[in-house]
Amino acid sequence: ITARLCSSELSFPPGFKFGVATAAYQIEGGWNISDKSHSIWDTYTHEHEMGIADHSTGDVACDSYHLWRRDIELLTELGVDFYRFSISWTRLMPSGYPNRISKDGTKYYNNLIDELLARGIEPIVTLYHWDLPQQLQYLGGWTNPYITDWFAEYARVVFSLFADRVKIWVTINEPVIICDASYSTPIMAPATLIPDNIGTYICNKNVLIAHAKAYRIYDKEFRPKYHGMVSIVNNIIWVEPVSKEYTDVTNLALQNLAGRFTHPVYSKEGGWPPEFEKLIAEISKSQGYHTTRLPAFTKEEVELVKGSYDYFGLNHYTSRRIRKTRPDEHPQRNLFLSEPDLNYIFELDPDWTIGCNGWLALYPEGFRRLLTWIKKEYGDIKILITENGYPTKQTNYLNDEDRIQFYKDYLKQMMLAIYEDGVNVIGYTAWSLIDNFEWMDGYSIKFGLYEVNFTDPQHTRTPRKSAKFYADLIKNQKQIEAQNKSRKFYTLC
Ligand code: PNW
Repeated sequence: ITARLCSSELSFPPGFKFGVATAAYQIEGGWNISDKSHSIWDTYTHEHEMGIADHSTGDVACDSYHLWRRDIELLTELGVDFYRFSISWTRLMPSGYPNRISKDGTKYYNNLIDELLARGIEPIVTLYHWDLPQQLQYLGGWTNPYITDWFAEYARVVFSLFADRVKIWVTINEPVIICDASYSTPIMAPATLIPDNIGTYICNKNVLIAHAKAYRIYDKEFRPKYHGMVSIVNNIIWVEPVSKEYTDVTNLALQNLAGRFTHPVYSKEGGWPPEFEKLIAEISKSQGYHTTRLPAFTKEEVELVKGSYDYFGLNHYTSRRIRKTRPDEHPQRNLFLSEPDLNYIFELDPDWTIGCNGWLALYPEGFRRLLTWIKKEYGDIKILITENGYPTKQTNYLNDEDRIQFYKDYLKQMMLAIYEDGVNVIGYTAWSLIDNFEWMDGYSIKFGLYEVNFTDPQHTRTPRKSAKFYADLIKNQKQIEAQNKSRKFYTLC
């Protein structure tokens, strides 16, 4: 199979890096092997099987706990510059605390990192991709302010074990899911439904402080020796008004969807986005609360969080249109529907195609607009695309032209942002290397460049056409770089 690129001169900026991503709970399996303890996803899938489309669990998943060498073969086939994976906190530190560090857990990640490096693939490591130790959840999880220290101690252990070899770090993946989906909706573990965004906002603050503490630990104790990069990764849904009259509420929605997590870190002044903070204070008061539901930052905390980044980590998948709620509508808190605090509703543009998972509306132009928005808001910072990808549903589906088209369309918009809008994107990550446990969709939704046969005990991985496409794209780029050709075209066809 050949997936040809239109122009042989197609070229990304020199030094631009390509990779693929996975996450521990979604691929590893080995959920109770050795001294590993339970994470909130172990608990959730075992106790709330109705919450998962096919009632499945990540107990075995892709069995990457055993098949990691095969995964590295796939990475070699693709020719990627880097592999983004996450560390399972409960595999490495079964009690959640640094009093016990698992020998087997340490060995597993050492093997993986060493073998990647031996093959010339750079590891990009996420410390937290949603699998909190259940023990810490019993103590309130991300709503307990002590978690900022629990996470910082975990980060220090991980850095001291692996930072001699791992140079690019992600502290926390997608706080909007950790806080909004887990504390205000029943979608994600631990599915703790606290009204009025109270849990969500406390979590929001704690995630930022936890991230910043880990960042400062790296900065002080590890950067002088290892010179790496650390940041947080946000998933941002791009939004545009349904019509002009909704421009203000759309700007506010962006501060809610992105600014709540990005303003404290990337803006010059730090802290919550001011208009958002003011609004929540007013609404809280009108509801009879004596203090705002959005926990304030102290001056020290603003300084701690502000600037705690070496790059901007961005996961992007989809877009929405925004309008205000009508007086007769009662917005329900749901990640994809509405936001009662801000009185807006998400809508889909009738022209957009919707992916088979139901929420991934295709709007490639939204990717470019989001990238330019980030530049406009926070200046000329390095942006690393840490996830972007497309879902399919069929089994034995190797001829995935639709996924290839997705990658072409989104990459093209990324290139327009780079070349036309001067956005400093330094790398791109396809989600995902292999089909895996897609959270509430279980194994019914597939994001892999490689198919995984989950009914086969060998968990055989087979390349899809998109794997070939991605490998060719990377190969082509390396050739152009080697020949030092000028970058004339950036059209994918
Ligand atoms: C990401 N949205 O989640 C996660 O980081 C991955 O673990 C996951 O498998 C992947 O995307 C595909 O779903 C997202 O609302 C959750 O736009 C929500 C959104 C995007 C990504």
